Amino acid sequence: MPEQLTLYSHKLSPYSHRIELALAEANIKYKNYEVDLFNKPKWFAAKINPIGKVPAITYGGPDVDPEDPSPLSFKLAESSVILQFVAELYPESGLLPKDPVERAKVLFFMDTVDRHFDRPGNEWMGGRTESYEGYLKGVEMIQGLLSEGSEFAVGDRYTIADACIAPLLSRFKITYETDIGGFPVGQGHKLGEELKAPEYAKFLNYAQCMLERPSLRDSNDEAYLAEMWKKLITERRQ
Ligand SMILES: N[C@@H](CCC(=O)N[C@@H](CS)C(=O)NCC(=O)O)C(=O)O
Repeated sequence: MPEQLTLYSHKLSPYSHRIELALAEANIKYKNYEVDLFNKPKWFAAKINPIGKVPAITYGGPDVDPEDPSPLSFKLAESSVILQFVAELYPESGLLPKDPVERAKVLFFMDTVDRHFDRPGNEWMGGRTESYEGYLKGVEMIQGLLSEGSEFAVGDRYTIADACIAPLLSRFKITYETDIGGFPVGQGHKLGEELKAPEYAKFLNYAQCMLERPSLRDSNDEAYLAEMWKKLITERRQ
């Protein structure tokens, strides 16, 4: 019998989505528990993740109700760390290459995504910076790591580097297509136009491959995300 694995997540969270994708790609059975981030249950920080954020997982121990986690299970948070743990748990999934150089490329790609793509993206989308220049610089850095015409971040198969960036790419697309964000009106569409330049073709081609992956397509609720962002941004502006 495989050990139990429970994922604590939220549909709005790209970081939770990363874990869902890795588990789907590895074809792993697990229990998903949606944490109400707007009314967080006390037991979540007390028993699962002291900083109260999703994603988090429990692994092993008895198969219990997710609302009453067992002290006997292993608890883990931080999406990049969970991704690596999942890949190590299921080595046959190929989510993390065995070759040290390929492995390092995957981990470096993930680090670049977090520092240079996700971070400036959040700043801009949250209206904490006036321009998307930092974000676009991140696109260029990611693009610099991609091989010409490759459908994967590293090598010729899906790894946790892809799972790390894919949810951000789907949200990126919603942003420039709908113009919903904390930035000045029109900047989302402007970014979308700018990305059509031939110099970003490699990035967009890779992004499209990720968006077409069944693991993402089946778990990507663009309409829900757009509606929730609109609601949250409107509430914040009032
Ligand atoms: N660095 C963390 C970020 C996790 C994170 O920010 N999660 C957000 C949802 S997207 C959250 O749980 N927010 C609830 C809170 O801060 O109370 C990771 O990669 O897992």
